[in-house]
Amino acid sequence: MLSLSAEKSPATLPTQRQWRTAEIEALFSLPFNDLIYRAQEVHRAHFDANAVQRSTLLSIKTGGCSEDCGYCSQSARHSTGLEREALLPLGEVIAAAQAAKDKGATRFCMGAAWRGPKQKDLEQVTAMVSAVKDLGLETCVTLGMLQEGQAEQLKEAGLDYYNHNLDTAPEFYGEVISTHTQADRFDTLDKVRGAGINVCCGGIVGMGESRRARAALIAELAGMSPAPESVPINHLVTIPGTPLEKAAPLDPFEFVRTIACARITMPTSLVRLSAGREEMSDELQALCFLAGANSIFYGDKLLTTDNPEAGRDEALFSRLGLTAM
Ligand code: SAM
Ligand code: DTB
Ligand code: SF4
Repeated sequence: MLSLSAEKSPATLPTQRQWRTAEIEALFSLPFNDLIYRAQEVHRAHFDANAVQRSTLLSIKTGGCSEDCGYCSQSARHSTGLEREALLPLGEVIAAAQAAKDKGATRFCMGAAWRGPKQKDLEQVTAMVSAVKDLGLETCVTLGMLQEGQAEQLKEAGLDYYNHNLDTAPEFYGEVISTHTQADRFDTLDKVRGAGINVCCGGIVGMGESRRARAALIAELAGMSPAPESVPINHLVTIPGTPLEKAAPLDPFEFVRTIACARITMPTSLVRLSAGREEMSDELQALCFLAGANSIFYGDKLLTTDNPEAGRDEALFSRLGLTAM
């Protein structure tokens, strides 16, 4: 007989579906139309299928980074010609955030080319977070690895999201980055989650990784408990002077498949069509939205590279009947 407390039993609470890499590889292998249909079913069960969230990025500290990430324009170890800059003054950050809000962004994401912030840097960043929050924007920062207590200071300042990507599958990580490990990334992600900050975590594709590696990255992201609230899927932007400058471009349909797999395995996360849009046609971006992407970086610059002008995105939204989330 059922006990009266059966309703409260943990077995009746929704549990997060766990995905094995092989299962995600099987999704990748579906006929394209079947994969997109599955992604649409999941997308429509959880979101308005025509609404897209917009975040604007600002590089608050550019270049001169100690890390050796093989894709990055900002590593001091690659000769990309990028000048190292100081942390931006507060006033410049506030002006950029206000301009982003005026153009329709709802979240402002500040990025710094650091292995991690020093305490005196963090104090300046917390002032930026509070000021941006006061403008009525959601706040996000990406500052590298955090030390004990730093996530709490960011939370206290009003931080809504921390971006820290897994970037690629564990088996490919060492091919791209040698100065820190994926375990270090998880350590910071745990600190962010522990402080009650939303997690923004995704990766990059088009770095010469296999389909299995793409599936393994998605499995890792979907396996985080809970899954990241926000999942940026970046297409590598090739940067002259970096080890990955000559990476062969990914088949565009494979990029769309990656978005669809992220949507299916992380049903309630915002999946962000991130770096690489400047090089994509409107038609390819439309396929990404059809595959379940429902967020973009908005504004003519990512961190150091170009992003489509706001006007091009406005026109695309209008042609596709997309609305701002
Ligand atoms: N230094 C911090 C870190 O590594 O977390 C924050 C800034 S870092 C530039 C943020 C993310 O941008 C990286 O994790 C990576 O996913 C993405 N990224 C950097 N360069 C890229 C490129 N050339 N193409 C695509 N994504 C890139
Ligand atoms: C993310 O996943 N992509 C953004 C943001 N998080 C910080 C950064 C993309 C950087 C693209 C290369 C550049 O502009 O330097
Ligand atoms: Fe530094 Fe981040 Fe670029 Fe790596 S991705 S080199 S940590 S700025």
